[in-house]
Order: sequence, then structure tokens, then C-alpha cells
Amino acid sequence: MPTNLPPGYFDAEKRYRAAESTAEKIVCLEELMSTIPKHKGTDHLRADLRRQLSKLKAEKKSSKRPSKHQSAFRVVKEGAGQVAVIGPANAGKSSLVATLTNASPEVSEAPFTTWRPTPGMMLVKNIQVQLVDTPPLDRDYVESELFDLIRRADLILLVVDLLTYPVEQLKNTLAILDEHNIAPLHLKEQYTDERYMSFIPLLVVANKCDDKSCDGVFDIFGELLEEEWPLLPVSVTNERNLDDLKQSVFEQLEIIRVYSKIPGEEPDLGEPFVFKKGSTVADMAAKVHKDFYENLKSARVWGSSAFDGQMVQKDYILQEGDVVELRI
Ligand SMILES: Nc1nc2c(ncn2[C@@H]2O[C@H](COP(=O)(O)OP(=O)(O)OP(=O)(O)O)[C@@H](O)[C@H]2O)c(=O)[nH]1
Ligand SMILES: [Mg+2]
Repeated sequence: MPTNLPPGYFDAEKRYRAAESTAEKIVCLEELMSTIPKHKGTDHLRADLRRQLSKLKAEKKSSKRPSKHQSAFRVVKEGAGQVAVIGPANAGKSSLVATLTNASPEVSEAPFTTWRPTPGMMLVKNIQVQLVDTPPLDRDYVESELFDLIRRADLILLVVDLLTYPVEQLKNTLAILDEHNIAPLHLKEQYTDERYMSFIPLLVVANKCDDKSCDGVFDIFGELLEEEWPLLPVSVTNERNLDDLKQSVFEQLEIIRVYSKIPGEEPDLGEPFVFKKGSTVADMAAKVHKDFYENLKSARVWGSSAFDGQMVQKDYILQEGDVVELRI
């Protein structure tokens, strides 16, 4: 049966064939279908094109669903450590990340402002540490991927509002974490079966401690907790104790800074290498270059635990601030 297609069909078909993206193809195909007269002779053609259209629409829909790798909750680690800033709504998590890093997450007096994680880099001692602002940890609204983000973090900053039932806020947040098999590292001994748990170092940040008048409230908060907690009172608004907070983050990450030195030259004290505590000269050689690792003959160290220029072996454990000269 003749199809009797109008000239508009052939123009639309050209555009459809030239379309590159799925979205563009859908628009062109719909246009193409609208040019086809509806009669018995075009039944097959219309059915074919309808099938193609639904295939394209399905393609578009599945590409919209972010894969695990594209998810906003999968934040690529940068710098010397990744720190998840978590806690109940309105505690000041976004304010903290906005003040300490180059990121600008939205801050608002209305709770439930943040819906997606936002990473930012914080300079502490001359190294960069990544802070990640997160949506509020609330049983009714939390997305399960947030717990994956927390499990991957090197450190948790649990922010509570010191002026709004901080004990309840802390206990509630810990209970939610526990329900998802996440617990503070310092409580590890309390768990008889550790197999399914992720233990992450955790520091409690009691925010909104704006002036000295709040210090008493902070003391009571500490006394009301049943155990010893790593706690720090801060005020993001008034920038109280934020330097202490940065220092604590550095310490809790258990990292050291080590500087390299070329024989006969002054050490480069600008850009340290960052290692986990307990790393050795061999670890440093591996980080500098494969050749250094494979052909290392000797190393000399200047630092607190070695006398200046002391020759050391590959298994020498590096210390914070060491200057190391590798020789191959
Ligand atoms: N007084 C006082 N208010 C603060 C302080 N830090 C943050 N705020 C205020 O607390 C409110 C909430 O701040 P956000 O940073 O948006 O809190 P959040 O924890 O990110 O909130 P959600 O994204 O909703 O979970 C805002 O009105 C801030 O200005 C502080 O140190 N002192
Ligand atoms: Mg927020």
C-alpha cells in the first residue's frame, strides 16, 4: 500500500538522522511522526517509529538515574584527608564548611536547607584537608548514600547546637549511625562483635557557643555525657576556637608532614609530603618516585627524633616535621 508521504516528512527525517543527543533525537522523532498522515498505508511506519521513540525515551530515563559513580554522595577524596561534617538540622554544618573552606554551601535559619554534600578545602598547617558539608542526619529524610559517604571518611565532625538540647542531639545522631553500623573509633572496645561495624574517628563540635556566657553550658553538656568524648566548643558566627578545631582535625587525622631535601641544597619547607603516622623512609621513597623506592641507597634525616643529618635505614619511622634527603 502506498504511504504517500508529504515533503515535510523528508525534511524532518533528515533532521532526525542528524540529531546527536538522545533528547534531540526524541524531539526530531516526534516532529517526524507528526508529519505522517494517518491511514492504513502508514500503519507499519508509524508503529516502527513509535517503537523507536519509546526506546529513546527509556534510554533518556535510565541515563538520568545517576549511577553509583556519578552520585553526588560519592565525593572524590582530595588533600590530606576527607572529613565528613554531619549532624542534626540547623546545627551550623554548612556555616562551618563555608567559613573554614573555599566552598559556599547555602546557609539558612530554616532547617533542612542542605540536600546534597558539598566538599571544600581547608588549609591547616601548610596542608589542605577536605571538609564535606552534608544534609541533616534525620531518620525521616536521610538518603542511605549519606552513610556510605560517612563510612568512607577519614574523620567525622559531629556538629551539635549547644543551645538546643545538645545531649539529645548527640545521642540521637549516634543512634542513627549505630543503626547503620557506624560507630566512633574511641568506643570500639565496647563492641563485642566488630565485624560489621565501621569505626571512624569522631570529634564532637558544640557550635553556637558564641561568647563566654556559653562556656558554663558547654561544661554542663560535657558533664551530662556518660563517657569521655572528644569535644570542642566553637562559634562559627564569632569564629571562636576555630583555630583549635583546625588543630584538632589535624591531630585526629593522625598524619605527619615531612619535607624533602636535595643533597647540597636547603630543604623545601613550602610543600610537605603528608603521611599517616608510622610511615617509613621506604614509604617516602615510594611516594617521591618509583626509582627512589627501587634504588634507594641511603637516607639522611634532620628532625626531632634524629640528630641533624643522621643516616637512617629504610625502616626508619618518619616523625612530624622531619626533613629527609634520599640518595640513590
Ligand atoms: N548564634 C549562632 N548561630 C549560628 C552559628 N553557626 C550557624 N548559625 C546559624 O544557624 C542557622 C543554621 O545554619 P546552617 O549552617 O544552615 O545549619 P546546617 O546544619 O547546615 O543546617 P541544615 O542544612 O538544615 O542541616 C543559620 O541561621 C546560621 O546563621 C553560630 O556559631 N552561632
Ligand atoms: Mg546545611
